[in-house]
Amino acid sequence: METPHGSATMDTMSRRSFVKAGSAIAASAAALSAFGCAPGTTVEEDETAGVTELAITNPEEGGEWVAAACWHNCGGRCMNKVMVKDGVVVRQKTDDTHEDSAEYPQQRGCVRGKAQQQQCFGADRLMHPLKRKGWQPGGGENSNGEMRGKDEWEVISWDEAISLACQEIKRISDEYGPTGFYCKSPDPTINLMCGCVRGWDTTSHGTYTLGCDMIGLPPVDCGKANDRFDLPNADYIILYSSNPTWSAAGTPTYYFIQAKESGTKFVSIDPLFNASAQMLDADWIPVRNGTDMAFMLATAYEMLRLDEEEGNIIDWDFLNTYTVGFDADHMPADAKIKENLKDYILGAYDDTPKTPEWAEPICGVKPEQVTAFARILGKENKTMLLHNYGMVRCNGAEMIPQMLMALGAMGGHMGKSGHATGGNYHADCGNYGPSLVAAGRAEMPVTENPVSTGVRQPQLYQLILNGGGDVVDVSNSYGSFHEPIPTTLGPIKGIFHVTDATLQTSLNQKEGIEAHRAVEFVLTRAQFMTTNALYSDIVLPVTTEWERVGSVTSCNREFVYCYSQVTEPIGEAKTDQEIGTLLLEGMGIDPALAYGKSEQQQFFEQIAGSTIMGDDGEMAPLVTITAEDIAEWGVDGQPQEGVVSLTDFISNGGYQYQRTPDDGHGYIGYADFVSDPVANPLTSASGKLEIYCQARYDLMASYGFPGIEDYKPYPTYVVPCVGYESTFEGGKIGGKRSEYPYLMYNPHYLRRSHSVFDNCAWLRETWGNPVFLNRDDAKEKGIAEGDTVLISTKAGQGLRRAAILDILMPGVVGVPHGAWVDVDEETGIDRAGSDNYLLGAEYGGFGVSGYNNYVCNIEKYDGEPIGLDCDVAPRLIAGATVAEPTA
Ligand SMILES: Nc1nc2c(c(=O)[nH]1)N[C@H]1C(S)=C(S)[C@@H](COP(=O)(O)OP(=O)(O)OC[C@H]3O[C@@H](n4cnc5c(=O)[nH]c(N)nc54)[C@H](O)[C@@H]3O)O[C@H]1N2
Ligand SMILES: Nc1nc2c(c(=O)[nH]1)N[C@H]1C(S)=C(S)[C@@H](COP(=O)(O)OP(=O)(O)OC[C@H]3O[C@@H](n4cnc5c(=O)[nH]c(N)nc54)[C@H](O)[C@@H]3O)O[C@H]1N2
Ligand SMILES: [Mo]
Repeated sequence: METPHGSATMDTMSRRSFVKAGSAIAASAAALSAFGCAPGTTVEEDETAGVTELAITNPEEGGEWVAAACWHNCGGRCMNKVMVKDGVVVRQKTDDTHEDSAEYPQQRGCVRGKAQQQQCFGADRLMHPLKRKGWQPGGGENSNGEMRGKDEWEVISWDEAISLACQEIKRISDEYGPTGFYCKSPDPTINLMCGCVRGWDTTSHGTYTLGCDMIGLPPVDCGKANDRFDLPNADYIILYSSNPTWSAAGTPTYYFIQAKESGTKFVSIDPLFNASAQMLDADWIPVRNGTDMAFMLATAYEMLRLDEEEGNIIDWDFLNTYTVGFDADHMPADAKIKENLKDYILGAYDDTPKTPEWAEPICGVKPEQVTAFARILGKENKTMLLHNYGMVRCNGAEMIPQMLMALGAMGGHMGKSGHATGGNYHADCGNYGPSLVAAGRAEMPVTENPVSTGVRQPQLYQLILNGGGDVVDVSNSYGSFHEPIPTTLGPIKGIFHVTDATLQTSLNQKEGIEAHRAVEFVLTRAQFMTTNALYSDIVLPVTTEWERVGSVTSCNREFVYCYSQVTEPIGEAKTDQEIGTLLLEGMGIDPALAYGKSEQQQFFEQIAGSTIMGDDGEMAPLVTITAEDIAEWGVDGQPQEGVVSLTDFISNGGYQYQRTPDDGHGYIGYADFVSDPVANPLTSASGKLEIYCQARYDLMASYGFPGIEDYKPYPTYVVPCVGYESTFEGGKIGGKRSEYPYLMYNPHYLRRSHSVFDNCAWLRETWGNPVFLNRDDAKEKGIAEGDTVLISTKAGQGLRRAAILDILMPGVVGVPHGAWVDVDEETGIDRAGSDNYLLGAEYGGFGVSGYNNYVCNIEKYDGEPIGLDCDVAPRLIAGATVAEPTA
């Protein structure tokens, strides 16, 4: 499947964008000279646009296909190939290494991957180190911090950039010590230079981030569903808060189609009748975002009722053997209170049975739909209860992991073919089991951050603005939580942005911008003028993966991707390792402490360490490497025997394990545990699935976060600190509407991988990034399709064009995740519709962040309407001059 477009990258850059971004022309001229012109290339001047455009004739002549990285965090992990001719990408395609079949599917990529060339060679690529004009080292007035995001930029040399950065890092370090800095992502250079305070949040997996091992679930509940060949064995597949067609482009939807075609029925539980549900003709159970606990409790009530009245719904043997805490007779030994889920559901403790009628005002699901769903979960059906994480990125979602697991266990849907309870997520979506091929790793030196404190990310900005303060340190790395350590932090005066988009992708962005303006120094490595870069003082241009030597990455259990260099670094961009090396040298530290080997050597070690599962079930080397290969690569290594030659591995773009349904690699989640729970205990204290879990509750309660007293060690309905109840005055459902009467959520959106690709003109033309509104809500507010809508929350205001839907629940507003904020400094309104500009940092209970149930108001905007995103100039910063390099 090729995507011929018969012209090189540069000619398709949006003309509109160019006209508006005068300064882009300098960049484009430089870009042209950086790429050179391929023979057979005619360069035409387009007078009207004032832009140099390229048109390439005979694009394929002399071109070479290269497996090119598609490295973003989107849930795809697909194959991407580009035809390179004299450093210019002239064509792109995806996997065609073998015929496509259901058993042996091609690892096809999506439109975003195919727009990669426009990203890598984009007119808005940062080509030179930049310094904010109004900033000078030394702190205090010199920082001129208020101007961050508004100031002009000047191109400086690498020498000057590194020397300014090192001077400032030394100064802040001397004065404030290692906690004088903040950096979200771990980074060896920063660990060695100074250290930093780190932030944590319940970002991707929401509540599942918090101690699920104590319940007995795998760390992020991803690894315990079944292999793809088992999907068609299910009678029902429940897509709970799950839209893989958008969030896991690549093979997953194809697997689900196989199941659909063999007769499996699908059910989707979601505020939106989403693309996956449409594609699979699912029965839609519309549920309000952030209210799933009410729906789930009512489903459990109905299962109990139907089991009592008709029998054969609840798998009591399963519950009694494999779980604790469902009823009074099966409590865990460490339980401190004499309460259980069943009696809570029946109303024993609060005189409120959790009936469908009780739940409906909260979750909006009709009682008959709850009953029908309860039957589907009954033990006589082969049901797979597969979930994503949208419903746990909500305030008040702390107990969803225990409740969802309890529902699966009530129907006995674990450990058997056709049954599953587990995640349905990212690149492994619909296809679980141990890796059959896996990417190797290059061993790198381990560096340690002198600061162990991890701050709850949403509180961090307050901490910066307050000049420090008391925090409860509970986590120092992703996914690992410990006993609380009360800590007092001093002022944070420096911010580093490395390989994330924190200021864009973290909650509470408006306050985040203030915090960025309050510090003395912000240093960013960036490929574009991203939001992190925009609010910085020094920006160091970093290469994309296309400009690096190559890498190997695990994609799904059957596929490892190996990609190679496509082009030389654009402009003066350097790799992260090269930048780290310069900074360390500037600080007088030996760079070998952080890196220690060349990027070529690292690439080689990733290849040599890649493995494939043998017939004996053991992983063995995947790639054959000869002494000649090693000599040719100029690396250290040993020859080895694998199943594919180094040349083929590189030119094919990795390796796909050829599966058949009876290859013996099928996988059924929890099968070991179900066959022998004593010999194969889970990670919980009891070794069983803990519906009542004392350990998790006690650890979370020890953090002392607000509202923890409302929670129990087993699932109960708790009114969230912000959520559906907040759309009513005084939180009284059915009463007078509050100032913010709509429930907002952030779908992970097709145009982007988080914030990545938001600047890509082709994708901007393809997807509009609107605000999704229900038709009746829009009508009531006098909003028509395409009208500019003002979205207001307690935290901020943003503008988007309306997309009016019949497939979104009334009262729900969808603001897609990841748009690059564009604040109008006069009004404080964001014109780009950045999700996080609208989100505040309120939290309760265990500290779960509420991305998907914040509350908002919508109005037709009476100011100047916004146009289409594809007509907006690429972000080259207001008043910025990205001039030719001086040296
Ligand atoms: N409101 C709201 N916020 C959310 C979410 C939501 O649903 N709603 N979702 C959350 C989720 S699930 C996630 S995972 C996070 C993602 O949060 P982030 O990881 O911060 O998001 P990305 O946009 O993927 O950021 C990657 C950045 O790295 C840059 N980059 C790419 N390659 C390189 C490289 O080689 N070197 C360097 N130095 N930089 C590179 C990219 O240009 C980009 O700026 O966002 C979270 N934020
Ligand atoms: N195109 C694209 N794909 C991506 C990403 C991206 O940015 N863009 N990001 C990747 C990453 S890192 C992650 S973490 C995953 C995230 O993937 P998911 O965790 O699946 O997140 P979403 O796709 O936002 O939401 C999935 C579905 O949940 C529904 N939903 C939202 N809130 C609720 C709720 O409270 N209750 C219920 N029942 N349903 C709800 C949404 O309508 C949507 O249909 O996506 C990955 N894939
Ligand atoms: Mo994520």
